[in-house]
Amino acid sequence: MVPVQQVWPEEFARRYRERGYWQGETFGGFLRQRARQLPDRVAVVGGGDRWTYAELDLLADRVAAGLLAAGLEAGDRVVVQLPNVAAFFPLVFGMFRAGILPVFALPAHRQTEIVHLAQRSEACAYVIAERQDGFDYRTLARTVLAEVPAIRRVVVVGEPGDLPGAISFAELAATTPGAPLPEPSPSAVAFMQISGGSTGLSKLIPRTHDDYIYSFRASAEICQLDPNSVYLTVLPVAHNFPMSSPGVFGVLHAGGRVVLSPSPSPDVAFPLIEQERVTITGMVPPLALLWLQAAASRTADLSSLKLLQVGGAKLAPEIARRIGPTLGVRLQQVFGMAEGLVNYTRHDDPDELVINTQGRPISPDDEVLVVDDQGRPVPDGEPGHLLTRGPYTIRGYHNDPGANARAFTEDGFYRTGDIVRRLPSGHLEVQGRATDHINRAGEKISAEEIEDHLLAHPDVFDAAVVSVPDEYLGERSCAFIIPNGRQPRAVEIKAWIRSRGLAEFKVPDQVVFVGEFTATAVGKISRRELRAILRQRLAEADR
Ligand code: AMP
Ligand code: DBH
Repeated sequence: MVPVQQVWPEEFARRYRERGYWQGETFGGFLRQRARQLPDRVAVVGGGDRWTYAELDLLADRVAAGLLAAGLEAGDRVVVQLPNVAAFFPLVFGMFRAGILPVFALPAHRQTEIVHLAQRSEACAYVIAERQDGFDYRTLARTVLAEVPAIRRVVVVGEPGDLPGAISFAELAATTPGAPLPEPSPSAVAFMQISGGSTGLSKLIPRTHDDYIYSFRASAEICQLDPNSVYLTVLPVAHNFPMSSPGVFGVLHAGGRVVLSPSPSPDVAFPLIEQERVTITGMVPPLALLWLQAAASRTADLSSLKLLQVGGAKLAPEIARRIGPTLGVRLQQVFGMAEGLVNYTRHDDPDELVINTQGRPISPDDEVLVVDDQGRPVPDGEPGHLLTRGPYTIRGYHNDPGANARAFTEDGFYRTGDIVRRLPSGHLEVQGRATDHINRAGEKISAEEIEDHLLAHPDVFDAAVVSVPDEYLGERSCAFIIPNGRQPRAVEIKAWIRSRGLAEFKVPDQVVFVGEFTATAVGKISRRELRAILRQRLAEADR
């Protein structure tokens, strides 16, 4: 098994420790500390569950013991695919305590993505919910088990049914903890996030206790969280934004309360805000728009809500301007990435910056470079490629030398793929991006990945997938297809993508059949140039 590591050069690690960013805390350690300080405060609310810090702490110990008793070992990797359920917390804190590494998948992922993540991470177990929104994850697990024999265990939140090797969360949570477990090293990798994937399949992002805890501790400070803070999780909890910016972990670190919403819809979320006196939440731009619309006819009391964070995709200034007055909140823009760097607008920023920029970095030691195509720095105010390095930005993906050679410079800067403009205040304005992924309402789709699946269709001769501006989603996906003789119908193409076991958000929103891709079919143009030409053609046709 390839060990999971994340290595900063010694001089950087030393500096990050000396400056107090990496404080030697671990996930298991900080939860224990909160449980001692605030045993009876409610930590997590979700579904029918309502657990105090003391209860969560004990449940995490039980899960850790239960997983080890089930044959898992420190260093093992486990694909975790859970919707917004309270059991997420004892499960992942239990893994952290046992030194087992969660690999976070999203509820929308299907067998192709889960199999890839399981294989890439060399996972030996898979955690699912019984069912959610009418989808039975046990059926998915059966397919994954058949394709990945290395998975020995499936943990089910709910009824395991007749799944081979399955154990329920309830069984784990009933285990009696034994002798105290050895503390993992704070510099060890605690878990793996997944990249949105600008090219091909998702890459694995190893995050250490030290670096990740720094990112959400500092985020919690920026967002002025304290034990009275109540965070409503409306996006899927495993996404990096609601997980850490400051998200659920930032709130637990501050001793506050996490409330899990089973759905982002105002019908579900607004009553929860009133009942739990929610103070902060975070969402993607299309959802903010939906909340703005719903706010006009709301009956729930939203007066407890102080901060509304929007990120994951570009928020249009016209919408940004309406958020504060309509919802009675302070807006905060958040521009982040699972690889590390996160930017926030600040409490004391003038409105113009909050409305027009995506914020500035968390850390004084976040190094930000804005460069031209040749890698030369551009002056402030000019657009360029964003490169970054710092105390919570990874130096490499797990076990992927090819991707690492492309995504990191020789001196360790991460090429974000985003085009930004930096203002003299250090605030960044996202202009677009250099890579060809599609940012569909904050869900990132790799054009290449979808093209590969389209090319496998017998009636497809060639395919190119591009982003199209969309009023509601920000961007939608369009697949250009050259048929191979018979022209299939668009619905057949969409059904094909679904049949490939992919998340629903990857199904092309639009399918356009063409006879050829370019008038000057010299065959010498790159995929990227081709996508640019097709995007342009579509924009002209729309005019
Ligand atoms: P991911 O790879 O899924 O972690 O997504 C990170 C990417 O999402 C960033 O590199 C940006 O392209 C995009 N993104 C995140 N937040 C924002 C934002 N506030 N405005 C524009 N783009 C964003
Ligand atoms: O889109 C993202 O990945 C994202 C957005 C806001 C993120 O990872 C984050 C904040 O931490």
